Amino acid sequence: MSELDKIIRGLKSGSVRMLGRAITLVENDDPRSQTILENIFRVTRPGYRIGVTGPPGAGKSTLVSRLARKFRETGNKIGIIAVDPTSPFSGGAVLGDRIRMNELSTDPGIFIRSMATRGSLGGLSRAAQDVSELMAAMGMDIIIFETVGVGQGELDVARASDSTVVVLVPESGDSIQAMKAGLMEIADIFVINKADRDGAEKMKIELEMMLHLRTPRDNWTPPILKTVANDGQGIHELYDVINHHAGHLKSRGILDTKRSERMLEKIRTLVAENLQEKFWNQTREVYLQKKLDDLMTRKISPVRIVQDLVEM
Ligand SMILES: Nc1nc2c(ncn2[C@@H]2O[C@H](COP(=O)(O)OP(=O)(O)OP(=O)(O)O)[C@@H](O)[C@H]2O)c(=O)[nH]1
Ligand SMILES: [Mg+2]
Repeated sequence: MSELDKIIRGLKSGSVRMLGRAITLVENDDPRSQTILENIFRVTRPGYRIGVTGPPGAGKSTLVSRLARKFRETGNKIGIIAVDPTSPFSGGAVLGDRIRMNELSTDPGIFIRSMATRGSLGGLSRAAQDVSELMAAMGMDIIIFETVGVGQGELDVARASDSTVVVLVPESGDSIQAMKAGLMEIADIFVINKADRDGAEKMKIELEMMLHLRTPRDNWTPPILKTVANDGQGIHELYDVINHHAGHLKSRGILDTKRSERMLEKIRTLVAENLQEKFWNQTREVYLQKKLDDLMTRKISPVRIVQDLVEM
């Protein structure tokens, strides 16, 4: 059996070791990863995708660890993808002491992986989404994306997720103001974490006021919860609210719509990548280099160059 067959079979039978290998191929942008993704496609159930985003250090990982534990209680398998974390994923005492990045948790039903986005700031890279597919193929029922949200790029997280949880903290003050606009748009659920600190209630009232000014999307007004992630306060409520949101999406057919939009988006992205790769052949590269002087001295315009390139 080839290495590739081994990985594909391993994924289908739930081998965590093979998942690790497949993820490495995806991360390295190895063409074999595409073969794997193609082979698992038909046997993959989508899994429920939860995006957790918010400013650095808001307690996202702590919250996600607790949440994963909660979902475990009902027998779900959980995959966690932490994108660009600034602090290591350490579930504290929750998942066993100090689960380091890229390491498996002690619970075989929870798989954690950290990744870098490589450039697409705050966004969710293709790689991260491919990894979620691998996890889904492994039979993960819940897939959680954790990303740092800094007011840009969060849209990607929201697009990739069925429920988007925006985590804020009371003390962020002014800097939060700036990010709120972006985060406001994508939140299905707001969490004010570190509610053990001053200002949580004030922030909640502020958020409520902002939400009042907005027309609800999908007939859903984002609930605002207060949590203290490191001691587990409010986690049960968050779990309930996520389930409620999932039920809301399912019962109204919104989940199906989200999934088909995601699929179409995926096709469009792949087409764009594919065409672009083919487009930049030797002839066009050389042509462009040759025209660079004329471009810089404004003898020929970019628009003209593009026309020429396309018609070549
Ligand atoms: N006081 C207090 N501290 C918390 C709470 N939740 C998390 N923390 C602490 O906040 C720090 C950051 O927590 P993380 O879970 O790593 O935060 P994060 O948002 O995942 O961080 P990045 O992924 O690096 O952006 C840790 O020291 C946590 O123990 C909380 O509710 N109250
Ligand atoms: Mg984190």
